[in-house]
Formats: sequence, C-alpha cells, structure tokens
Amino acid sequence: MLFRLTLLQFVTAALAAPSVILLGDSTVTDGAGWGAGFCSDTNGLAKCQNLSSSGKTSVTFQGTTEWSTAQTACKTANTYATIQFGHNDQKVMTVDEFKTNLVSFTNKVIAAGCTPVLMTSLARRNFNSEYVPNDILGPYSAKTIEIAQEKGLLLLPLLADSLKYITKLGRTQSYRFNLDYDTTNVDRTHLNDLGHVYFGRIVADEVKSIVPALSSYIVANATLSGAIANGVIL
Ligand SMILES: *[C@@H]1O[C@H](CO)[C@@H](O)[C@H](O)[C@H]1NC(C)=O
Ligand SMILES: CC(=O)N[C@H]1CO[C@H](CO)[C@@H](O)[C@@H]1O
Repeated sequence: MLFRLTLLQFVTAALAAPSVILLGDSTVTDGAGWGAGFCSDTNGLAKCQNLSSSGKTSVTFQGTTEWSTAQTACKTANTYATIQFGHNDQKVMTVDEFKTNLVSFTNKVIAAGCTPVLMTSLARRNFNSEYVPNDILGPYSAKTIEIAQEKGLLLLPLLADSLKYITKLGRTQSYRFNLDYDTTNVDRTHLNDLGHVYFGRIVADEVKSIVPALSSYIVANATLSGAIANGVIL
C-alpha cells in the first residue's frame, strides 16, 4: 500500500505540467514587451508568470520583489526561467562585466531550482536606412550566446530573430510596433499591443523548436508565423 502510494506520487510529479517564469527587463513586461503575448501563445502550462521588471540589469534585478518571487517559484519542480538582459546592462557595464554578471545570475537561478533558458535581447527598431537596422546590442548578446555554449544551456536567439523580421519589414512598418506609435512615435525599444502579439509569437516559436519539454504547450498560429517569416504585418 505504502509502495503504491509512493509510486502514484512519483508518477503524478513526473506528469505535472511545467511552469514558465519570465525574468528580464522592460522589453519582457506585459505593458511594454513580449511577455503577455508569449503567455497567450501557451496552453496547459501549470503557470506562465511574468516576473520581469523595467529598467533592470542582470545585477539590479536581484534587488526586486520579482526576484524574490522567482526564487520561490523555482522551488516547484519542472519550472523553466527565461532570462533576457542586455538593454540596461549595455548602458552601465562592459561586455566582459555583463558576461560575469549574467553567469552569476544564471547560477543563482539554477541554485534556486529552475531550468534557465537564456535569451538574447529584443532588437531595438533603430535603422540606418529603410532596410538596414542599426543594432548595438549584438556584442552583449554575443556574451549571452557564449555563456549558453560554455555551460550547455538552452538559448533563444531573440536578437537574431527580431532583427531578421524588422530587416524584412523595414523601418516604416517596424515603427508600427512602437509603444507610442499613436502619439510621439519615438520609442523604438518598447512594444505596443500589436508588438506584444508579434514578438510574443517569435519567442513562442523559438521555445517550440528549442525547448523540447515545453514544445507541446505552445499553441501554433501558422498564419502569424508565416507573416513573420515573410516580413509582413497581417
Ligand atoms: C493568429 O494570429 C492572428 C494575429 O494576431 C489572429 O488574428 C488570429 O486569430 C490567430 N489565429 C489563431 C488560429 O489563433
Ligand atoms: C512586469 C509585468 O509585466 N508583470 C506582469 C506579469 O504578469 C502578471 C500576471 O499576468 C502580472 O500581474 C504582472 O503585472
């Protein structure tokens, strides 16, 4: 009897749906990033929780209540934590400092019990000319890629995939994702509601192809994925 109960508990734990928590800066938040768009592309996860915080680096995020909440969330088995920093780190530290800090942060996420999923940054929609983006996040994202390779961790190439999309779209169309598109139209970093949908889909499709354990929890939208591949907005 005791054995059967233990076996049942074991099977239940093994079959429990995974959870995902999102850690990062403003470009991940529900209000100005891809977080809510991504979560709405999932189905059946135990939890998809946005714990990002605006203005934070891989260092200052560790002073937030979101980080405390994340460490508690990581105690639940089968929890994946996406980690996307770089936008604010770029303003205050060198690429080598960023690497050291992101390694340290990633180790803390692992120690808390989560499976980390590193991500490169969402591209800024700055252009040199209509179809030539002016990216300055590349050197920082290269460090994120190095960490993933050196530590054998999962990596979502959001910078490359978002750059690819906005390059095809061009400057004029890309600005339609600006948080302030309807007013001043100068915020090329943060996303409006349309942006939540498109860049949330890019992340969802990355997770589907790169994180096998989460792949069946991503709801496909072939029309939207096709539009992104073709460089158009529906
Ligand atoms: C796919 O995404 C588009 C754009 O957001 C939406 O209009 C459409 O309803 C979605 N289709 C499915 C099947 O979810
Ligand atoms: C920073 C952010 O966008 N936080 C939101 C993440 O998602 C939860 C649950 O949907 C919201 O309550 C937070 O405000």
